[in-house]
Amino acid sequence: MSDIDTKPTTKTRPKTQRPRLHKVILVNDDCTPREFVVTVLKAEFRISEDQAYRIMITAHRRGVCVVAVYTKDIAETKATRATDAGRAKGYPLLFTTEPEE
Ligand code: TYC
Repeated sequence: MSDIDTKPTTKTRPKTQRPRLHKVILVNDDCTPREFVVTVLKAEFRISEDQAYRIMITAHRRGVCVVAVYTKDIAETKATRATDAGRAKGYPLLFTTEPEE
């Protein structure tokens, strides 16, 4: 018997589990005023006028635009709050969420 220990040593490197992020998506509609969409984006997502305008105009032209990514709970809360802000004014403004790949 050899004195050399040939038993393979397996190092288990613990994987850091990061929570899956969820996208908040702005959906275009024909009724909500552009300026109101910008106002809601600024208030709920704490972004600049410039960024808010770009997101609004992208959704307006393409149908949808990703606003930001968050953990599931935060994404859902923000999407609900932003959608409710539109509903409170009688607008069909819609924010949805979807998990990132
Ligand atoms: N399409 C709307 C208009 O022309 C503006 C708008 C943009 C509404 C983006 C919703 O997600 C939206 N008044």
